[in-house]
This record gives sequence, structure tokens and C-alpha cells, in this order.
Amino acid sequence: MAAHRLVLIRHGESTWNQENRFCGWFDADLSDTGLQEAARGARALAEAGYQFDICFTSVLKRAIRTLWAVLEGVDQMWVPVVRSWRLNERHYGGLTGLNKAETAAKHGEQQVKVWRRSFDVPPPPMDPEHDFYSTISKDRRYADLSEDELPSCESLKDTIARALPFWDEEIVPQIKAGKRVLIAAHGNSLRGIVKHLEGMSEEAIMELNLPTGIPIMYELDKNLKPVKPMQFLGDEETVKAAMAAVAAQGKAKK
Ligand code: DG2
Repeated sequence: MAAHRLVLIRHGESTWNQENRFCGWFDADLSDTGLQEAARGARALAEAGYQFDICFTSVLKRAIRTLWAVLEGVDQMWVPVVRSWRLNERHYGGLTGLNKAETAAKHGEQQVKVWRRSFDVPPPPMDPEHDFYSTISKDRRYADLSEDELPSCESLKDTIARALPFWDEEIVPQIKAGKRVLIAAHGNSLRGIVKHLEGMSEEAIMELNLPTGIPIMYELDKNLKPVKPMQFLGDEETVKAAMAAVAAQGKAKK
């Protein structure tokens, strides 16, 4: 029997998803398609009668705006929201801003898959000469991070290591207190949470690609173990196509 329900949503398509660029901690906004995806996700939640007591998101506007669109769509804009850099997308280091297909043409699709989906291989670090170094590393939203906390690149393992303390200390107590929780975050920060929740292996998580803007529902037991596989609130064909499209972003253009 499920004791709790948890809803996760990867933000709608961002302008940099649309341009197929590695985004990471760059603060790209939603594209028009992304806004529509978020509104569609909200409609699915509204039609199914979902209610939330508390929401969590990153400090990046593509996730925040998705959350706004969802809360507007379900008419629950009053629900408290907690933002944390610990739910940010993984930091894509020196790859930030590069086109994924062009990077695959240059370095090979296998290398790009390793950078995108391996568990513990980080992308090359972002050095101070990088075009987006100051924009990201000197942003005042990260002023309170210690030198050790502010990354120059992150593997999925690193992303999980900084997201888990927030999950354990801030999110878990809310779920256990019976609060209905919604988390709006990113492809890889959510893959990290999914890996943790499901106890997935490093190999299995490599193959998981989360679609943009489609709510994912978990039914959890009292120890927060899923009692069923994740359920997408969207039709099967759309979900499959969206997941395949994410996987294909790392292919070189023919
Ligand atoms: C994407 C994920 O993050 O990229 O940083 O480019 O979820 O914030 O759009 P998101 C990025 P992939 O790991 O799927 O290449």
C-alpha cells in the first residue's frame, strides 16, 4: 500500500534545449514550446485532481518558471516554494554553451554519451577563460557557497552528492509528515533523485532520459521506497517520443 505520493517534473523545453546546447548552470529561460509543455503538464495534474502542500525547485529560471506554470494551472499558486542550488542541473563545466550534435561530430557520439550519461565521469572543468565563467561562478545567487561547494563541472555522482543532503534534510521530512510534495527540477538532478529512490545501478541510470514538462508520479511506502514503477502523466506515445528525443540530442547530425 502506498503511504505517500511524490510528483517530479523536469522543466519544459528551455531555449538552450531547443538550440541543443549543454546548459548546466547557465540560466536559460523556457522556450515557447517549454511554456506550452509546462501548461500541458499542469492540465494533466489538474484533471487528475492533484493537490500540493509544498514545492521544491532549483535556483534556475527554467525550473522555477515551470513550477509557476504548474501551480497556476492547478490553481494552487499560494503553495509554499523552497528553492535551492542543490536541485540545480548538473554543472556541465567546459561543455556549457556547446552544441551537443556538433560536440558529437567533433569528439564522437560515444564520448558525448560518456559526458552526458556516465555515472562518475565529469565533463571537462569550466576554466576562468570560459565565456560563461563569470556569468555563472560570480553570480550573487551562489555567493554563500563555499569554495568546495561551487563546482567547475559535475558528474552525475557529484550532482547526487550535493542534492542528497537537501533531499534527506528538507524534502524527506516533509513527505514523511504527510505533505504532498512537488519537485520541479532538471534532467540530471531528477535522474539523481530517481536513482536514489529506486536504488538503480550505475548502468541502469545511464539509460534513463527524462522528458521535459511531463509530470512523473511515484507512489511510495512509509520508508519512501516506490511501490510501483514511476508513472508519467502523459500519453505513452508522447512520453516515449520525448524520451527518445532527449537521448538523440547527443548524436552527430548526418
Ligand atoms: C540539460 C540536460 O539540462 O542535458 O544541462 O543541457 O534538464 O536543465 O535542460 P536541463 C543540459 P543532458 O544531460 O540531457 O544532455
